[in-house]
Amino acid sequence: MIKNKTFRWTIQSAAAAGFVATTMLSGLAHAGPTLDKISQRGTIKVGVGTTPGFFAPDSNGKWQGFFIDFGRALSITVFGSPDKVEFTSSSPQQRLPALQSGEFDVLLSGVTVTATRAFKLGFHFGPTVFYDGQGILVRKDLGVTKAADLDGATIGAQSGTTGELNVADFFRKTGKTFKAVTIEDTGQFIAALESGRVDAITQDSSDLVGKRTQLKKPDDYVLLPERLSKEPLAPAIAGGDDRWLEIVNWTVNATIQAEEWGITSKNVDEFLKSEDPAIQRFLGVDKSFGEALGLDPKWAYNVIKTVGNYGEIFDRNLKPLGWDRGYNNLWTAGGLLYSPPFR
Ligand SMILES: N[C@@H](CCC(=O)N[C@@H](CS)C(=O)NCC(=O)O)C(=O)O
Repeated sequence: MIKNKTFRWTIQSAAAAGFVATTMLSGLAHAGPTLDKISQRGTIKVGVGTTPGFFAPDSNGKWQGFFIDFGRALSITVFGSPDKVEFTSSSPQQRLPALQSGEFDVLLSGVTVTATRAFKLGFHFGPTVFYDGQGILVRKDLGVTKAADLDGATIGAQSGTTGELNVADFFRKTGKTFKAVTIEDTGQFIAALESGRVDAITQDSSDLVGKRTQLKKPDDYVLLPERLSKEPLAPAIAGGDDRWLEIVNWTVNATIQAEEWGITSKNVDEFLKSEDPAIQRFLGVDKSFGEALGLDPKWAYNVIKTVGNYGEIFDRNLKPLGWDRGYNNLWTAGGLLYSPPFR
């Protein structure tokens, strides 16, 4: 009953103020420290990387990419607009501490979900948005076709990444040796490969595919076929703000669920006429659902209308780089993407 009272109060005051964001930010559960800061600031601060297709400024300086679109989707859920979000790139080494210290509200930078990051560092993760694996990029003229051929090679990894540990595990496991060169700065990491300071670099294969396009002679380099690890990449937030975590979770889920229903940015208005009660709840035709969550009932509609469903986000940003869906397909199409129910 208390909950219902809180709910009525929130809705009435929001309506009276004509300020829907109040509802979205407070809702039933109290906003925690991150959401409070977001609300006061009026923007979401997002830490990103610099990989074409995933996150990169376009010729007008506007950030574009797969992860960027999820940042815009979060901005829509919280503020009803895709532009209340600031993207800042920082090195993999810097960004987890920066998240911890509150400099970022969320990382959409290809962070791998790991037990250490959850238990020891206290981070929470949203749903995996990209199932990746660590790869190795080598110069073609080395004549190497598989990772095992790299016995004795010098291999660069970026400091603060899972890649640093995985490559050591891989060589230990396979009984081979390698010389590790750890580099923090992304520019120097790539330059080390081009200058021959290292024979190969290792990172998430998504990152290597994107960064390869930035090399002076991309065709001189090849991504080896092995994947050294599982790298489920997910939004990462600091612990202590359950409501912010749920906003992250359900914003991503909305893009996946919309794809499962065949709802796209193009046809979403057609779906407003759907007789399916689940779709009516999802799109806010039945307002009671969104209201019960403390969100604008149109939040998922607005996300899909503006940013598109998961498949549209993937195709817009990653298809041009040659990615196919693979594991990053819906569970109904043989992939791993599965949204819990919207009800
Ligand atoms: N997934 C790994 C690697 C993260 C990572 O390094 N991501 C790439 C992008 S996918 C990156 O930020 N590279 C540096 C840059 O783009 O500036 C981790 O969580 O440690």
